[in-house]
Amino acid sequence: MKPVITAFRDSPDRGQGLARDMAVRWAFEEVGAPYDVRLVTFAELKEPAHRALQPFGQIPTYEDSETALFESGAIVLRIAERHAGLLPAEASARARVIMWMFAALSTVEPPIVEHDAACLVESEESWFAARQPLLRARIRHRLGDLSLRLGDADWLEGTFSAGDLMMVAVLRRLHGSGLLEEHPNLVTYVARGEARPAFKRAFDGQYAVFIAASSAGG
Ligand code: GTB
Repeated sequence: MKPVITAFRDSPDRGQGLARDMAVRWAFEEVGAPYDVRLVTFAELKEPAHRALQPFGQIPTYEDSETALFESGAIVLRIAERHAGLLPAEASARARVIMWMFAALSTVEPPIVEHDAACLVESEESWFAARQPLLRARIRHRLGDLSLRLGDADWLEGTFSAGDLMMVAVLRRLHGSGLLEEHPNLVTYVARGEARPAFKRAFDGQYAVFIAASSAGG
C-alpha cells in the first residue's frame, strides 16, 4: 500500500505551500517514495471519520500498511525512518537531526504562529497594532539566535536533513513579513531549501490542488 496523506481540498494559503501537508509532501519527494493524497474539505475535517485519524480535526494525516499518524513532525520522521536520505545512520548524528526537527516546531515556530493568528483573527481589535511590536520581537529573538548558529553553513548539521526540511518549512511562513530579511544567511538558507528539486515537486503538487479548486469554484 502506498502511504496516503490528507491535505486541504481548498487551502486558505492559495497554493503557497504554507499548510502543513507541504513538509510531508517534501519529505516524500526527498526520499523518492510514492504517496497518495486524499483531499478533505473543512467540514470533513470535523467529521468522526477524520477525527478517528486526527483527534483535533486537522490536516495532515498519514496512513501506511502498518500504522496511522497525525502531526506533521511525526509524519516526516516516519518517512525519514523508512527511507534513506533525511536522517543520518549514526545514532548521535540522527539524534541531532531529530533535535532540529523539534527546535523548528517547538521553539522557532510558536511565535510565528502567534503572529499569524493575531493577523488573522485580531486585526480589528483596538489593541492589535499595540501588540504587533511584541509579537514581532519574539520572532526576531528566535531568528537572531538561529542565524548565529547557522552562520555561513549551508545546513544545520552538515548535509541537508529532516531538520532543515522542517526548519525551512517553518521559516517560509515569514515570507512577506520582512523579518527574515534582517538575516541574509536565513534568506539564503530558505532559498537553498526552496531550490531543491524535491521541494519544487512538492510545491507543484499542492499548487495543482489550488488550481483545480480555483477552476472548480469558477
Ligand atoms: N501540529 C499539527 C501538525 O503539525 O500537523 C498542526 C496541524 C494544523 O495546524 N493543521 C491546520 C488545520 O488543519 C492546517 S496547516 N487547520 C484546520 C483546523 O484547525 O480547523 C496550518 C496552516 C493553515 C493555513 C495557512 N495559511 O493559509 O497560510 C498556514 C498554515
